[in-house]
Amino acid sequence: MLRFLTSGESHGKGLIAMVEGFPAGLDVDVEKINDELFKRQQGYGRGARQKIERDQAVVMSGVRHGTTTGAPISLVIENKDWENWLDVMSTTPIDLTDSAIAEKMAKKLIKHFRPGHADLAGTIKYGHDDIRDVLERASARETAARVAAGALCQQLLAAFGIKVSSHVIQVGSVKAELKEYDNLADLDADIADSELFCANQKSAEEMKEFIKKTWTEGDSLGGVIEVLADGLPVGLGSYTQWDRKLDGRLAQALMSIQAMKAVELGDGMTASGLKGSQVHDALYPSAGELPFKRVTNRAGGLEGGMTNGERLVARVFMKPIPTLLRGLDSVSYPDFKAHKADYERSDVCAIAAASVVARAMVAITLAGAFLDKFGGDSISDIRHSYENYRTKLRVGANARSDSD
Ligand code: EPS
Repeated sequence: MLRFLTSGESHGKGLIAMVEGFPAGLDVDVEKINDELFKRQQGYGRGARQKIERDQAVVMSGVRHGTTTGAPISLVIENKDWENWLDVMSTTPIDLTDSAIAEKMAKKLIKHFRPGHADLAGTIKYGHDDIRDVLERASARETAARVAAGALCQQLLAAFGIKVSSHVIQVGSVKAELKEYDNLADLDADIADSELFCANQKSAEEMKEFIKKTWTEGDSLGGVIEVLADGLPVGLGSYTQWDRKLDGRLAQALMSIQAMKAVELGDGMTASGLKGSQVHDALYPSAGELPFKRVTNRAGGLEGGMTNGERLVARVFMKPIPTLLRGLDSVSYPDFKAHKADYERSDVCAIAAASVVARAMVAITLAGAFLDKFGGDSISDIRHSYENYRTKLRVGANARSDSD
């Protein structure tokens, strides 16, 4: 079983991702991890913080001479901004009789909830005195750790020909005009030069204008991301128990990203209003790698909680960021009096960054399901089991068709 956890605060010393149950024998390219971290920092609509940070992963454990050992892998990302928060975010007690420290603390104390943020429920639930105790961990800064773990998992998947890509398909009300991609490498190439990781440059310009306008209004925006994965074998996940169903696991992984409010798999949303014959993907015999084929993929590569050999198609819907320059009506804490919400330096639209996070979360989930299916101690054992499974399907189909 692949497990993964993160720790770290937005303005603390740094972030940690720990990946446990990762197989031995994979050569790790740290540059590829850093490349994904860099991409997560891009995107039109981000605030000043990204000018401070240069996210880089330091591998602390689980890798020796560039190859995984099977031990837990810890990836550490330093917060460069930490030096501006030494007292405010200190993990050791501070001296509040020191007037300079007390002044800094008072300046950074957060007293007014931001509607839509974890502030209110988190402060009440954990009994904090300062809303900052919630903000620091609920912040989307944490997603840097997810991206590092995801980039590691993408390398595992790539060793078995599985590729995960993502792109932005909507910003606020501006929808991108989309085309079909047979090869995900072409999609990656089309988003490479886009400030919003949107494959259509004309749509991306409209999105940018919309973000600019929203910025001047002191407001924020969300959007929609599409994540696609190719090369998946039939049968990752399972129909046998609710928590093994891959559609459910993917939905949880994507919904757990800060500010995500909905997930769609395949044509999930429109399918509800159509008839069965308009929705399900008919099957036909094939002499190809798989003994069957389809001409549609409305299911988005998932049936019965399992991959079905088609491209995985997932969309994730992000709400506008709850930190608004113009401040919504709110209440103060702890006295609950009417007051505008606090503004803390923030982004206007983080959809481009979120698209990198979304593919990381999908990669982590798929890598987990892949290891569940093919075993997990070493790459060579997994390869053996994987090849055996593929051969069995092909040989079985040929034998059955010979006996017809
Ligand atoms: C965030 C607020 C901003 C963002 C941050 C998420 O941080 P700051 O308050 O330091 O300006 O930049 O995202 C990141 C730091 C990041 O690396 O993604 C929030 O409140 O969620």
